[in-house]
Amino acid sequence: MQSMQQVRNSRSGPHSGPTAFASAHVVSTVCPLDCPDSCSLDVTVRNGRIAVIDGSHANPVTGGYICAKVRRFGERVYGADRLLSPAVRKGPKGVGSFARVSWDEALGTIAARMREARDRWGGQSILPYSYGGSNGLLTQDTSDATLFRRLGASQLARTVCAAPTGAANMALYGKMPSVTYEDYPEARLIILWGANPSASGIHLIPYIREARRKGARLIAIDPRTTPLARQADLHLAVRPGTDLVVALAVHRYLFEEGRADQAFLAAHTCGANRLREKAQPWTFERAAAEAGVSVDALRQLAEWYAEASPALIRCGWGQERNRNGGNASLAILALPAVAGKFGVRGGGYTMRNSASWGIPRSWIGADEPATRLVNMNQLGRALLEYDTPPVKVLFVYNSNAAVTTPNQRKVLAGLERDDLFTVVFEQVMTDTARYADVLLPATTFLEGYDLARAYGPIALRLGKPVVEPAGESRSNADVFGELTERLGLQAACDPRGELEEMLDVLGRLPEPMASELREHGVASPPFDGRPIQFTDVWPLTPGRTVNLFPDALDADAPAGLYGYQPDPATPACPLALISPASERTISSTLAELPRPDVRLLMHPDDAGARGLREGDAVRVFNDLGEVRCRVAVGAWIRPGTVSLPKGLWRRHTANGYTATALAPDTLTDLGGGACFNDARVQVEKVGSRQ
Ligand SMILES: Nc1nc2c(c(=O)[nH]1)N[C@H]1C(S)=C(S)[C@@H](COP(=O)(O)OP(=O)(O)OC[C@H]3O[C@@H](n4cnc5c(=O)[nH]c(N)nc54)[C@H](O)[C@@H]3O)O[C@H]1N2
Ligand SMILES: Nc1nc2c(c(=O)[nH]1)N[C@H]1C(S)=C(S)[C@@H](COP(=O)(O)OP(=O)(O)OC[C@H]3O[C@@H](n4cnc5c(=O)[nH]c(N)nc54)[C@H](O)[C@@H]3O)O[C@H]1N2
Ligand code: SF4
Ligand SMILES: [Mo]
Repeated sequence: MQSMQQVRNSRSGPHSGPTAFASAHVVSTVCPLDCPDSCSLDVTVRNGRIAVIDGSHANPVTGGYICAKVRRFGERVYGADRLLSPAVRKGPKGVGSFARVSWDEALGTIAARMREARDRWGGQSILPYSYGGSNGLLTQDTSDATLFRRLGASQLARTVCAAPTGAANMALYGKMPSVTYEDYPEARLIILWGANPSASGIHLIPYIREARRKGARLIAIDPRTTPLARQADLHLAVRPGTDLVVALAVHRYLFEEGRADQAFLAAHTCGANRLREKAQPWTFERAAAEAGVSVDALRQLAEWYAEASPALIRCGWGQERNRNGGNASLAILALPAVAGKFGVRGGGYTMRNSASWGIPRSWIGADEPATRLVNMNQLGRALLEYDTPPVKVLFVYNSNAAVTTPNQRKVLAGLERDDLFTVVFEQVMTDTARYADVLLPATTFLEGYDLARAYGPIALRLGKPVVEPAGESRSNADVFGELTERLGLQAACDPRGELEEMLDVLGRLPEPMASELREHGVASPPFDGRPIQFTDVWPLTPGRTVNLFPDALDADAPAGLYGYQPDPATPACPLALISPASERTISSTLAELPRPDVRLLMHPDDAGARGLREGDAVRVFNDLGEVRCRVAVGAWIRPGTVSLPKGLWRRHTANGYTATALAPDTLTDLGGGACFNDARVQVEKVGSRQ
């Protein structure tokens, strides 16, 4: 790994630029994309261009191999969809017709429009819209936050993902570090609950395989027969949105059958009796009927969990994306406390692990004015309905909102507003970019710096430029920094440009993390990277206590804490539509790469009832919208549930709408999260297979 000085020289020294790379060389970096694993990468550069992207062994957990989609990242960097210069809109919004302009003109226009909106309507008429983007610590919540805060812009509640699980994990454990991948082989029982690592975190698989080789049991709780569900000892193909009652039935069993760990509960928790009361009505019979699984399977889950030690729950995100998602995650994460599964290697739970580093990102919230908070899941409402003040300037970056935000028709209607000035800062011509008034080209993670913090394993690495930025693309730090300056909002101490921004972020990290990253590009993990919960790490809550009934959340939840809201299906829309992660994209990133046609997955019983056969053209619809595509018929999804991939672009369906067109913009019970999997739909045949 190069030192910081070498890193700096490789980018800005006299020999940088394509001519310096006449022969091939390999650059070590890291994949920061929104995937739990953060693979270390070796990128071969030939003649200044990316030639091969492969895994390296620098991060032992990711073991030298990477997913197929990031191997192809060069096709994004040099592909036909890449944005290479700033541009202004020429045709109607959404069409994607633009004329090239200079950076000076583009940023001048944006600054003028922001100033105008702030003077006439107030700063809150400006809405920044972003999520993870490249997902590093540098490309979000740094210079962007500074600019929008000083403008007095509306704030965005970044809730499209992980808000319910985050709220639950925070309330119970203060986001205590999780069991890491390396400790999975120690477990005797692994429960994959709403998680599909075969697509969404592939480096967990070998550790699960190793555990199984050593005799561990595997349980999957998922409406689909995912690759690991197929191999599992027990698969509960629950109806989407019913995990809360499944978990409560297990709690009831633990309490009623004397399997709760009373010593642990007395020493480390409060609120157990109130949880017990909430679990009381959920007998196996009642919960099994609600979840659409057999009583025997549910009892087996409870018995195996009670018996096994070490027992480990890998809590995913599939169960959070519905009206009961917050309470479901709360009840699931409370299980190891009630059953006494902590204190042994390989026992406890895994949720998001990025908080393990204890990085205080205090600068993000500093001098924050109390401006309007807009929940990102309700972007369409914000654009069409908010009027105190209305949103007049929308600045989208690190996000492809047109396809990833619920209630797509409403979002698109908002983006079509003539009196809305939209900036989209993007790497490629996404569906959102097509709606821009001014389009700005962004660098990719192979063309700039970032800090990648894994959220599965415990890993933190410096990402550095592998090649020069394509065309005129610029980094977030450069662009937000320059806009801040143009608006006269800069402070003397502000970092200027990407490199200074990175040094500034490094300078705010605790030692020895900061020096290690500066010197070696990698920080050594705390707790040897393998914490035992309640031995090496403890809840970051007052008195290290696990509050099993966090009253503070009770008021927010429509049915109270651990309160269940029934399935929203109606006779007109009887099928639950889910849209889980696919191996082809990271959210909608890389969806521009060629793929086979997209199909709605449906159980043979549901297909038969509608006269559908493999490959038939269908319309999937509800009151919010319609998606037209072909159907795939297979028993690897439970009856009554259908599935479309997450992260499709509009070009992937016959009518230009994706699963988000059918997803309501209502919020989860806790955390204000997205309800993608609360979509209820009907499916009809529109044509036979060709
Ligand atoms: N290849 C790839 N990797 C990714 C991503 C990607 O898009 N592609 N996305 C990244 C991001 S942003 C995230 S948040 C994570 C998500 O990673 P995961 O937690 O794996 O999330 P999902 O794919 O949304 O859902 C996981 C599983 O939950 C199931 N499921 C759906 N509804 C329910 C339910 O109500 N209850 C239960 N028990 N299961 C349900 C789905 O069928 C799916 O198999 O993955 C990250 N990694
Ligand atoms: N139907 C359905 N939709 C879903 C979900 C679901 O379960 N079902 N899950 C949701 C989840 S889990 C998530 S996390 C969200 C994610 O939704 P988004 O945040 O919209 O994520 P992406 O689709 O990956 O889009 C990120 C964009 O940022 C751009 N980008 C990357 N790096 C940079 C950078 O450095 N600068 C700039 N300016 N741009 C950059 C990329 O080119 C990409 O187009 O999607 C959600 N959407
Ligand atoms: S997306 Fe995930 S699996 Fe693929 S290279 Fe990046 S970190 Fe590794
Ligand atoms: Mo996500």
